[in-house]
Amino acid sequence: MNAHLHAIETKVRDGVRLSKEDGLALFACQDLSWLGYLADQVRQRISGDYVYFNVNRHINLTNICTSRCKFCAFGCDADSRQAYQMSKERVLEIARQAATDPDLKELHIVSGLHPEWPFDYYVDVIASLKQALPAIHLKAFTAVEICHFAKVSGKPVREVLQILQAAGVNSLPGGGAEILSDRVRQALCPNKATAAEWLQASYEAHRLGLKSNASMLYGHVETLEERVDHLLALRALQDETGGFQTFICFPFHSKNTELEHLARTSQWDDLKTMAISRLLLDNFKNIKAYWIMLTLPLAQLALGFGANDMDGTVSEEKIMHAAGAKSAKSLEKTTIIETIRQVGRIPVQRDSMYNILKVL
Ligand code: V47
Repeated sequence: MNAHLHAIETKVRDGVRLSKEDGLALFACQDLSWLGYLADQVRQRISGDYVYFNVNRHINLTNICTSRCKFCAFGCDADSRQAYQMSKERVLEIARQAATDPDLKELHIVSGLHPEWPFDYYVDVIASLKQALPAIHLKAFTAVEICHFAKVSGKPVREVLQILQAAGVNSLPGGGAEILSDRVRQALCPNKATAAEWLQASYEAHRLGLKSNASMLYGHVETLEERVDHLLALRALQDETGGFQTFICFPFHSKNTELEHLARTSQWDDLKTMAISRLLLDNFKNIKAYWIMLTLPLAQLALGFGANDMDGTVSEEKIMHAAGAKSAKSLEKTTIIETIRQVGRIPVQRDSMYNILKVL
């Protein structure tokens, strides 16, 4: 091991913040088990042996999308054969059905950027959901969607967030961050919020007391330096607001996308990226191993590479499966519990704010 990696190990042991150069050196390092060991130390220090999960339901209101990002297999044009849009009644029906499970705590709502729906429609959907199911946490609309609503309504981002918060949105999901680099966004997703706009919308949400998540979509056209810069941009905002609850890695899935020629990231890259994220994001309490993307066995392995959260039961995942995700579309709570127990960790059922509901 070279002197720089030795110095990093000492920094991690002493709780000293890692630099950009450290992040680059970690990506250059091929000793995956050492990276896992370092990240696991930090995970242990921050959250002990608890591994969190929740019982949730995904609802994607529409797949019609003006953005048409090159990495996405879910979004489509309005005249596509796969196009769908849900009425408010249908959304309520799905939500009520999901809430027949007494454990359900969260509705996760992420959708395409519909070219015609007015902002009022989203507000009405949220207010109706909140009225029908007041105890259910609404984790709704990524920072990209918030920027889209600002554009279609002509209102400032802050006002959009205030209106949604008043209607019943409780927190924001972490999608849409992709890679926070203008170069990458210009190449992959020029028709939606820029890096600065994504960060600004997250900042505004946090200032209003709305927590949000952060993510990184990697394994496409980005460089390793851009991955490090992305993580450091999230860390800087978290220093300022403390409003991010968890960080999620999305390894790129290329099936049915314009980038279908790109190979799926290797499991080594996934574990390495997970570990380095844990090490650089020293001010994030939680790192999510999103089993939908990783598959359950790899998500389980990621618990040894810095992750302390397994997301949820999900139910009816559409976005990643459109792009060829091989995992199940939902999981039983008992399967998640078993998966966590198999590696000697303690399953903890949480709510969307990471309050502990049950230690199992
Ligand atoms: O913004 C889309 C990603 C996100 C692909 O906050 C892809 O807990 C890989 O926001 N390959 C949407 N990734 C999903 C999302 C989410 C999901 C689960 C949990 C949370 C949370 C948030 O999915 C998009 C994009 O970054 N994505 N297509 C793809 N082909």
